[in-house]
Amino acid sequence: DFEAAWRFGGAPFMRQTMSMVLATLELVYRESAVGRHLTDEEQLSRFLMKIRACIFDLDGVIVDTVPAHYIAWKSVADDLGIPFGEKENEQLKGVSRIKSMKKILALGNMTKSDAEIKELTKKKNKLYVEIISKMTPDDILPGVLDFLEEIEKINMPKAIGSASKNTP
Ligand code: GL1
Repeated sequence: DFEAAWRFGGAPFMRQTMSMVLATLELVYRESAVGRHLTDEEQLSRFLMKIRACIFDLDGVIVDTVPAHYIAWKSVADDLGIPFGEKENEQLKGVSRIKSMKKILALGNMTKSDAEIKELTKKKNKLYVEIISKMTPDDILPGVLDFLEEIEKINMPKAIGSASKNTP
């Protein structure tokens, strides 16, 4: 489906990526035998015409927030004396705040009460928010602005959807 196609395209998604996805996921885009004779670009146009709105994930799509999460988690882990490097951080990608904290504690064979865990995640998030608040347009992933400008031209409604607990 459409969502799967975006995910398959990965980030940053660009026209070329979509074109590649089109060619690969025939079943999504090719409605009929007639469609098979269309070029990738023509199929892409047809596909784009069907889209009514674009909802973008934020983390890893609009900007790469992994380094910011990493620095913030590392600071908490360092304070606890738990060895935590980029390899360990890999296990936290897409994992919720509380679960991430529990994973870090497990790395150090430590246990904490739920209240303490909550406090630690608050500390981590404070630092994380400080880091991302310093982000500039230079941090936008390649291709994103071009894509946004393109959909702006055709008045395509757009929004951001995120599983982050920081969402309003
Ligand atoms: C959580 C996860 C992150 C990421 C975001 C959603 O963070 O820990 O890895 O998946 O949600 O993009 P948080 O809720 O603390 O922003």
